Amino acid sequence: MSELSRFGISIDERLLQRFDNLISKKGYVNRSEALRDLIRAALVEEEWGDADQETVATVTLVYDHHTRDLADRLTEHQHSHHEEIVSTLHIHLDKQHCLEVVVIKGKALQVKRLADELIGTKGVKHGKLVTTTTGRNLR
Ligand code: NI
Repeated sequence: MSELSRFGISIDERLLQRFDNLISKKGYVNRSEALRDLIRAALVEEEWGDADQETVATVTLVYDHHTRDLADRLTEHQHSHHEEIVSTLHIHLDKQHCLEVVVIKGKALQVKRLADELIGTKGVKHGKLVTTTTGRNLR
């Protein structure tokens, strides 16, 4: 484990007050943990700016399985990217609607392209990409 560093920050009092209110609402017990999370979030965002970076993401899709060929087209996409798709969770929300969570692992640019393909498939009612990290470069 690496050593801990301590540092001071000069900050406008009102800005700090707003930050304290925010982190208290989010349930942080102290500023240090909140700040560490903000730093990690910035580093993960930077990872996603590098097309070749190994990354992980989830894509959540909601669609009507009665829409012509849609379920087949989504399955087809997933089969043609079987090396990047780690897992798929499928839930039958009601008589019509399905929710799918697709876990994708691979290079940032490829993951984004695949996510766009899935979300952009005609008939998908809502789709959202959540980008995260393999965690390897974070403490
Ligand atoms: Ni279903």
